[in-house]
Amino acid sequence: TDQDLDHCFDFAMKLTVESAKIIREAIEGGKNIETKAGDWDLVTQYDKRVEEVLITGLAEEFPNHKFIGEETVSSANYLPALTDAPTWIIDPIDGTTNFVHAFPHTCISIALTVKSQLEIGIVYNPVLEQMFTARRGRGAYLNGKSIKSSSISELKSSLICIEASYATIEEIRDIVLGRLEAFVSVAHGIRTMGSAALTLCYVAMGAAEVYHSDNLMPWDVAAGALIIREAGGDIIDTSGGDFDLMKPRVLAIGNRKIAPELVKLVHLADKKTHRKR
Ligand code: LIP
Repeated sequence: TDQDLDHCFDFAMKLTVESAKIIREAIEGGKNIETKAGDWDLVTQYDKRVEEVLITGLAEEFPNHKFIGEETVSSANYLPALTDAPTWIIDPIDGTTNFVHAFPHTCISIALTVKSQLEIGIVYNPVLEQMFTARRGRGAYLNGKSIKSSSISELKSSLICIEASYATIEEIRDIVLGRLEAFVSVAHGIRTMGSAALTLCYVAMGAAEVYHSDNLMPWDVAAGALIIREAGGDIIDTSGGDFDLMKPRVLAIGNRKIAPELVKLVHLADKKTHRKR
C-alpha cells in the first residue's frame, strides 16, 4: 500500500544517510583496492561494508523483501531474476573509481521495485550533499526541491554524458570510440562523470540533456531511471526500444523529442565502425 511505501521510503532514506557516513569518512584515506571484471572495475572494503550495512538494516525491517546488491551479486557471480516480490536494488558505492581517487562524484544508489515496477529511487552523494529522490507518480527531488529535466530537443544544443572508460575494454573499444566521435561532432559538449547513477540524476535535474552507456548493471541505473522519469525525462534502450532494467543499455534523455535524432546517430556511428572493421 501507499503507507507501506511511505515507510519503506523513510526507512531507506535514513539508512542511506547513516551508511553514507562510511563513504564520507573514508574517501580521503587509503583503501584496499581489488579489481573485478577488469582494471576499470574496482571494489574496496568500503563498497562491501556499505552494502552489508544497507542489506542488514533493510532485511531486519522488511524480512520478506528481496535484494539485488552489486557486491553480493559479484561475489556469488549470479544475477537473480527480478520477480514480483518487493526487491531492493542496491549499489553501495556507485562511482567506485571516483571514490578511490577522492573525486567527489560518488554515491549510494537504492531502488525498490514492487511487481517489477520501480516505486522508490534514492541517489545520495554524501560528499557534495546531494540527495536525489523519487517515488512513482510523485515527482523527483534534489534535497527536497522539485527537479525538472531539460526541454532542449536538438543534439546541437545538448550536453551529452558518456562513459569513456569502456574504451579501455578491447572488444568494445571501436564501438565506444565511434559513438564518442559522433557525439563530439554534434554536441555542445561531452562530459564523462564516472557514476552512472549520478549522471542519470544530472539529466533529471536538467544539468545535461543526454546520458549514454551500454555495459551497465541494474544497480547502476535502477534508482536513476525512476528519478529521471519522474523529472519529466525518459530512459530508453540504445536501440530506441524499451529500456530493460535487468539488461540496461541506456539512452537517458531530458525529453522524448530528442530520442529519434540520438538513436539514429548511434545507429550510424555503429554502422561506420562495422564498415571499418
Ligand atoms: C560504475 C558506474 C560507472 C560505470 C562502471 C561501474 P561502480 O559503478 O557507475 O558509471 O561506468 O561500469 O558500473 O562499479 O562504481 O558501482
